[in-house]
Amino acid sequence: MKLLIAIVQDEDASRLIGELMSEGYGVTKLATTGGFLRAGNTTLLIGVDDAKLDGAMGVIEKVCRSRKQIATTPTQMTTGMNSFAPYPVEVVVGGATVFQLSVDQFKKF
Ligand code: 2BA
Repeated sequence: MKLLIAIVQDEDASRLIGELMSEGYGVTKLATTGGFLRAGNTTLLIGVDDAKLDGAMGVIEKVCRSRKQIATTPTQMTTGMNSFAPYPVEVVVGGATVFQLSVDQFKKF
């Protein structure tokens, strides 16, 4: 068995959960925040049997889109003073960041 930790954009989360559930996967949704953009995203915990791993990955890949977002990072100004000004930078986010972990044991009590 494997545990997938999938970090996805909020906009894709609802459809992704729906498709995974309809195909019989168990899903837990966590509300999370990305360290770089400091914006909300969604992390899904998905426990899957090895035989269904490729299917789960396929659903994630199909549903999650990449999007452009503007990051406002503090940048030092060249005024001679030690001041910082927000400078907008465009970054491409997603589709999904997925970690695959081996599960030693899985129990439900
Ligand atoms: P954030 O940390 O908010 O990052 C959002 C997007 O900003 C990233 O998209 C990437 O395109 C860009 N980015 C991140 N760090 C950067 C940096 N130091 N310099 C320039 N651009 C940077 P994704 O790579 O698709 O990541 C989306 C979200 O997935 C991340 O949100 C974070 O919550 C999570 N994530 C990505 N890689 C991770 C990792 N190695 N460990 C844990 N979480 C990760």
